[in-house]
Amino acid sequence: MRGRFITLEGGEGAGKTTQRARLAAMLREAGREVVETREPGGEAGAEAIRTLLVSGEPGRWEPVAETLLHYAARAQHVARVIAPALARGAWVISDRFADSTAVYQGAGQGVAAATIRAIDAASLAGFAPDLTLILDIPVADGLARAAARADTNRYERFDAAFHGRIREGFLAIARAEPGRCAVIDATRPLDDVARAIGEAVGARLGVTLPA
Ligand code: T5A
Repeated sequence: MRGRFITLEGGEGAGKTTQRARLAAMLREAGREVVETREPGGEAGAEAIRTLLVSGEPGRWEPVAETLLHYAARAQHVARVIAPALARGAWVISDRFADSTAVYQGAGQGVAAATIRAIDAASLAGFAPDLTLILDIPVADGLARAAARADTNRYERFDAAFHGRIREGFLAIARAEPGRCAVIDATRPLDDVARAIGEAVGARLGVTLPA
């Protein structure tokens, strides 16, 4: 039986990486094989592209070139890691996926939604997550969490207006696709966020997870 594909989305420092590990642990305890991965990256070629994207100055790339780089990485990632894992029945949890391009390169950097949809269709032929968890946090709180880490990335250096558009962009996707997306209040303590995620996954994907 095909596995399930879950994505974690949200602005900088929302807690996606932390919660990916927590959710993976709950699913493993429930007996599922779990593959944890991330974007940009998750596969050798895609990780090489990631280096081009997350380092350097904010204005390094033309927005449409940046969009194509994210989709080049994603096409590798889906074909060589995600799809094979799902085919053997594993559950895949990705720290970011296509919604990040719609929001960062679309709402954030001004690439037309129709352009991104066309690139998505050409690259992924309709492949999409079963469930997307949008971790929502005020911009300043998320950036403060992210800044506490040693390795700040290129996107964290975009201005505050950009990050405001990112938060709103994710919430707009959640409103447009309520069947696929669940919004999680990421301002709460780690354990509370993990519990809310476990409840959303349990209710929407029909799996019983440890409390
Ligand atoms: N990007 C990506 C695009 O522009 N387009 C795309 O298509 C894609 C796929 C990737 C960048 O690429 C951009 C977006 C990104 O900027 P990244 O380094 O992977 O770069 O950046 P993020 O995905 O934003 O990862 P972060 O590490 O910044 O944030 P996370 O993963 O959301 O947060 P996490 O778990 O690392 O936590 C950050 C800190 O907060 C603490 C953690 O302990 C950690 O110290 N924390 C909490 N503290 C208190 N309460 C909680 N509930 C907490 N949860 C976490």
